[in-house]
Amino acid sequence: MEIQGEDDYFVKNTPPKNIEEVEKKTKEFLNFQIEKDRRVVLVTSGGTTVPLENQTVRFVDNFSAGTRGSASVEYFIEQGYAVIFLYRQHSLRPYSRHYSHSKNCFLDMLDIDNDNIIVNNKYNSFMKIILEKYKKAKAENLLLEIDFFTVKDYFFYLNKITKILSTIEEKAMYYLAAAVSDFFIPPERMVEHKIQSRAGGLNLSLDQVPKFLKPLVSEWAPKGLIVSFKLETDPDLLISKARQALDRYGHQIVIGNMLLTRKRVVHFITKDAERKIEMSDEELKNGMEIETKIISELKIKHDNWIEQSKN
Ligand code: PAZ
Repeated sequence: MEIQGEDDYFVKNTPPKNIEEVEKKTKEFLNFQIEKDRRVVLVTSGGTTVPLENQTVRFVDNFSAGTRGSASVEYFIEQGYAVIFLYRQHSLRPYSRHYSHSKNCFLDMLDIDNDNIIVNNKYNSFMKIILEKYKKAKAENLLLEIDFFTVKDYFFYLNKITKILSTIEEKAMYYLAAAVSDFFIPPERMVEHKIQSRAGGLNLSLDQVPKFLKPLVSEWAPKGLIVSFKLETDPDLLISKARQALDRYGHQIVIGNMLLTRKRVVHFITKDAERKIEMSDEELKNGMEIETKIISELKIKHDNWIEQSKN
């Protein structure tokens, strides 16, 4: 297994077609937020795909639905942030996530009254609260959404956006919740056409992706508050792997979570401390989400981060 370096990754791989458009939109969005003197957070969300063919029929994917990322955006906006949301195409998005196809189908909330479509009374207040928040985010230009599909495109966007955002230095936060593939097929080994089944079984050989958190922390966004997530399934590994990531990359916070309990428990790992954040049964029953606690905690950490930078 070969490890492609961080430096040549962006030379050897082809950027997404709309990279210049994304660059332009990000700069415009950021300039607007600078005028308003707002903090800006980049939230990454959802799983990345690893295509097996250039004309892609099949790809390797992961489980993430983008629940953490899309929910977090709403709470960041409530805390006064403007958000750049880098999300996996077709994964959950802020506000509309409340009416996904698998949960709360919006069609069930509507009725027909003569020729008019109306909201069923039962859902009116629920829909109104979300609609108001959504309209406010739109009207005040608080949210820029950029979607990706492959792990390669994700890295190109991440590189571009973090470098642009780094111009506001400590006022930027990077909240890296996407489930990013550790493996990929380098361009020189990618076949053009659909892999045929006549050869029998399929053996895959994937290379390790470069560890982009390293240049992100040291070069792309050295002054921002950087929060990465660590997902594990083995409870014995979670804390040690989270701390290892913190030591290796030298950023500020790793949030550890377990696949099966990620909506109920997270662990904040910082250089000198470790803190568990948990939801009670009562809180979960009342529809409260763990992201509200995560973002409140991060807002305080960001206040301190900005304050420290002044000394
Ligand atoms: O998208 P989701 O809400 O289903 O899952 C969120 C998550 C588990 C992908 C996220 O909290 C996370 O841990 N992201 C980083 C995964 C990793 O690369 O270790």
